[in-house]
Amino acid sequence: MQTTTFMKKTLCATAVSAAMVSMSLPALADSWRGWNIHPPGYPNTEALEAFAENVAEKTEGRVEPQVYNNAVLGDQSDAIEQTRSGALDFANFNMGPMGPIVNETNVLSLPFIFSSVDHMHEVMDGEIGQRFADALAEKNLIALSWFDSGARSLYNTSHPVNTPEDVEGLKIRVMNNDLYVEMIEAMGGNATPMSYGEVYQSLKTGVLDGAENNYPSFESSNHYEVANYYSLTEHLIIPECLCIAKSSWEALSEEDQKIVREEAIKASEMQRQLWVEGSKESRQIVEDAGVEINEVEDKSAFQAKMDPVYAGFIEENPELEDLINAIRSSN
Ligand code: GTR
Repeated sequence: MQTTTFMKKTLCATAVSAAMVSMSLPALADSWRGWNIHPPGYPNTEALEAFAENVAEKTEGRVEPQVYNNAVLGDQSDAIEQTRSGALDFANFNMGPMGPIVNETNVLSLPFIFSSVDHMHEVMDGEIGQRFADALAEKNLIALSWFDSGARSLYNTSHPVNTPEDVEGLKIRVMNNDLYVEMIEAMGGNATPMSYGEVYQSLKTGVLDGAENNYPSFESSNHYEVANYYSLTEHLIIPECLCIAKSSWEALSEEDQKIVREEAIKASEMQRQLWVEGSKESRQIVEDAGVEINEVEDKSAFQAKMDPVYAGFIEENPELEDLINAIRSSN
């Protein structure tokens, strides 16, 4: 039989992969599936991809993380459950949809709890942040580092928002957490909890009048194409975790745990840097596309509306009052 070039190449490739398989046999790679809601190029995506690459390299292939972007593995609430059960190995989660599962994290969803993004980082990187990490660990999620998610502001399809009266009657999408329903209703709007991936179409067809998010998400989700008014209410500053499934974490050797932890911290440093740049770029993109951005002169009018939200929360969770006070007084 004549050996064609194609056959030679195939034989050669087979020999090479057989050699590679035998070379990697002693250390069976642990393939990790990672959930990510954002598209390629987004600050969080870049940081998660660097995390995956560095972990694979530093563990010499013992752990091979792979990031699945654009929420292809399920919406956020679903992915949290999948990570808790170990069906997914790691993820970048916003603490908003975490509230219904890890009650303590609802404190981070109280409107205006942090006075600035810097304040949020200080708190999360310190002892109080560890308290949240402990609460997550009890629910099988190992939070190794905290990402930035900026400040969330309201946007809508019809007019600039300057006062709570401007929110009246607007149908606003919120993340899956009852606290946000209370928050929007306290502002005078109608809240609709909905998963992120459904918002664009709902804004376009008028099922929703608006939503709320930071600049990078407002831009990358293309919501700005249909909602032209972005008003800087900055009512929520919510941290995000790089979380590992407890079962995946416990399956690691001590040496590999150390590597994964270090890389998660490096990934958060990278994400925070990219975030600053990315937020400016996203703001520019939406402005260039004709979005009207307005400062909200008197945010205290919005803050005052939140008093009953706090009162109701503390009444239901008296054990969390000291945590709220600790955050507020840490500023
Ligand atoms: C983004 C956040 C996502 C997701 C999204 C949303 O800012 O990074 O994890 O929570 O908002 O509004 O659902």
